[in-house]
Amino acid sequence: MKITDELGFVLFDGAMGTILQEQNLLVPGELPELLNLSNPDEICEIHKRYVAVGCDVITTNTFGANAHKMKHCGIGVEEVISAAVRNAKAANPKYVALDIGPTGQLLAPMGTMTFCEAYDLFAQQVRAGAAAGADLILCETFSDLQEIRACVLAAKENCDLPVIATMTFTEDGRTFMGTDAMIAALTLSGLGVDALGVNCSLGPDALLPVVQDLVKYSPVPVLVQANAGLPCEHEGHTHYDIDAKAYAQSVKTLIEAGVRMVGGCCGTTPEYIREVGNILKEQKTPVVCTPVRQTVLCSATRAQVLDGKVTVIGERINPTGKKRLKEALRNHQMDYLIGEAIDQTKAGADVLDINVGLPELDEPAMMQEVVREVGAVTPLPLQIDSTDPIAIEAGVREFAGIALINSVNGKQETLDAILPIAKKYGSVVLGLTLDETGIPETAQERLQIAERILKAAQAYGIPKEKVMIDALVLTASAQQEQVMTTLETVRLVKEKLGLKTVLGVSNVSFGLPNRPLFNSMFLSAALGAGLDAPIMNPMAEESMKAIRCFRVCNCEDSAAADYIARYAEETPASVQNATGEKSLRSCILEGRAEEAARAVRELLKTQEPFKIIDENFIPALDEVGQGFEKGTLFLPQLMQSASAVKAAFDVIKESADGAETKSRGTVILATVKGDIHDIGKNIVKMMLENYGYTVIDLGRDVPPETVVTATKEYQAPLVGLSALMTTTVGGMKETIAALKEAGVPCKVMVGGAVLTPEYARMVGADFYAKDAREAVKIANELFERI
Ligand code: B1M
Repeated sequence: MKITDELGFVLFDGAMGTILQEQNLLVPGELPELLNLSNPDEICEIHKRYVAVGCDVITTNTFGANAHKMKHCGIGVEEVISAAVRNAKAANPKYVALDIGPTGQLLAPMGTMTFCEAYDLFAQQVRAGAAAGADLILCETFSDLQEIRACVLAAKENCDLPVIATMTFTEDGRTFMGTDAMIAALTLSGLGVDALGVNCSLGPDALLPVVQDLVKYSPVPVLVQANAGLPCEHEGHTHYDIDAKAYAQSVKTLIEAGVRMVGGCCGTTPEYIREVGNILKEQKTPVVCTPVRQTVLCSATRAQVLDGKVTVIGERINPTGKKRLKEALRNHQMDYLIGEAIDQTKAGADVLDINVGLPELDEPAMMQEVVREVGAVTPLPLQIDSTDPIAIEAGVREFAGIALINSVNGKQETLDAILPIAKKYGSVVLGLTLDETGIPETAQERLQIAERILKAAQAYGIPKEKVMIDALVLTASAQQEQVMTTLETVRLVKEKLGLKTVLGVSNVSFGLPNRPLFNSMFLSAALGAGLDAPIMNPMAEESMKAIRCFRVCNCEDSAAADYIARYAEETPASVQNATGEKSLRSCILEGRAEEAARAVRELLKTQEPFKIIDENFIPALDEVGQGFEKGTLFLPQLMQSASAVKAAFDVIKESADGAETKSRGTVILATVKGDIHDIGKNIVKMMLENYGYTVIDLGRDVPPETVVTATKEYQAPLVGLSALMTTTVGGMKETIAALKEAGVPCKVMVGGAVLTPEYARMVGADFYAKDAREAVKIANELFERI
């Protein structure tokens, strides 16, 4: 029997690492997965303890068994995975789940690993697990929606086993990368997983709101493997603050909320699972839940629900009739496309159309790249627009979320080429009301095509809410009588089929003067007829005014708050300066790297580098940091801003190179262990170098021993340590203690946003520098004395 055939509750096991730690089997620096080979009996014994308390599913000890993490251990992934499956099977459970965790790397463009590389790592694990006889694949503890997509796709494309996918959420209801439970449920179920859910992060009580949303939106069973509360240290050991009985009682609430599969994560043991099993026996049958069905497009961080809301699809990234965009595509000027994406986002688009079809381009490759780059600078969902099924698949595969595919039409050939792609990736599909005979002249005939498209989609297993219809706008100048036919088709499609409608609005005014006026009037009429999603230029102010007015009438803009805020004083929202260039600060805020570099080059003509840093870099990063703290910006945007600062800073560095020749002394600089923030440290470095010091930059996330070794080697009288997080101030203390213990004759200067003079004293530093200028002052005074 397959796990997918189970109708009742399914009991998963609890933690493996917690027990390995208790039994002192974990060797620091060594992968726990290798214990499958070195200590198979102990691993099997742990599995048996879980089977003994009634677990249906035993999870293999393979969380990090991927070729990236194992590259230095000299043992193959297949060998470890087959031993792990063997150990699990030897415990004789009903099902063995092959456990797959994240790669441990950030995916491009934020990190260096590509989606394909992550996919290949997961695919190797999946094939090894399936060959060894696993019964299902469990992708777990993912924070990055794109990475779990790579894992799920690898599982679905490389074996026939059921696939379960769980993500890990923080207390604000989102993953570290900003994905919420609704987005996770819709995206993962769209990819066809057999169950989905949440694991790790928090205790079962704290997970309740996340679980409620998962159940609300998931059409497949929900799995919860919570931690035994929060970890606390006691006499050198880590404990969790919820005991087995309390854990099971909290799980009961989750079951009442509709959870069908339960187990445990960090801190849970067979004792916990036994108690959970008892609760399941008491409850007998799972609660029957009916998921909400609505049309939703989403990126990893933002969902656009179309029900009851007008959705603006920005049309600017489409080369048709746009000379400048064609040129940018031909010359591979990604910054131009990124600029278009950011401008449309700021102007109020809800979804962005991506069309990169030019005959001289490799469209699938370009589509993939543009989707990746645009996805990194805007949180908006994308519409993948092409006539080439290969380019469409390249786009939806790359996009982390639920994309809108533009388009299919009534031709059977198109339906058969595109609908399987929409089904596989869980995309929403847009159907044009035309077929082999062209565009019908009557609304009734267009409705019939829409109906055919809906039936075909449903035959491929695509639910009705994932089909939208484009009623097709013709030009008023050439086919005047067709304008009302389009509006009538919108009305009929909504009334008779209950589907969401789309129109490429600006076609209507082609060949007429004052197109903005005509477009906005037609748009208002179409919205009145029931149009849900106009494809339009969100920078066209007159049309956006019509949208905002309609949102008030449609009760979307509650108490007209947005309308009033925008139009009460009609102040221009422009961030451009007199020359039309973006200000450096807005480039950093928006994460425009190339433009930030250009803006710095311009500013350097009239301003000192440090004035540029103080007045632009730091305030912009502070603003980004505040947004991050408030939850209005997420890690990808933080990283995008950081890379814009890097590009701008590189320009400043170039301009400062070669300022001094003779060294005034050597300073060691490092951002301490556990901390990867290095922008501030790099500024301090540049400033010290400008003042004639030789700086040995040890980089970021630097362990204490590296600092000690380098300070001895260079006999540096001054060590500078930087830390940006409250959690890494401890690393600073450790480093200073290590220097003292090693008897290195040096002074230590510390800095970084989180530090204060009190903290500096507490960690044992000799000097505290609040900024880079003070760091130089301290160095000058010290080196003058020695
Ligand atoms: Co993150 N981050 N970040 N981040 N990040 C902060 C620090 C945070 C305060 C944001 C927030 O929540 N408001 C918060 C820390 C909260 C806390 O303290 N507990 C935070 C977090 C939580 C995180 C992550 C955990 C996010 C996550 O993954 N969920 C993660 C941490 C990963 C890790 O380190 N293990 C993370 C990651 C990142 C990015 C990679 C995206 C990026 C860093 C890129 C990079 O540095 N290469 C980033 C950024 C950019 C920030 C903010 C927005 C900006 C930091 C910065 O560069 N400031 C930051 C919020 C903020 O500080 N406003 C934030 C500008 C810089 C010039 O200032 O470094 O203070 P600063 O340097 C000044 C002075 O302090 C001094 O001189 C400099 C120039 O005047 N100075 C020294 C600095 N070092 C000195 C050394 C000296 C002397 C003076 O002597 C040796």
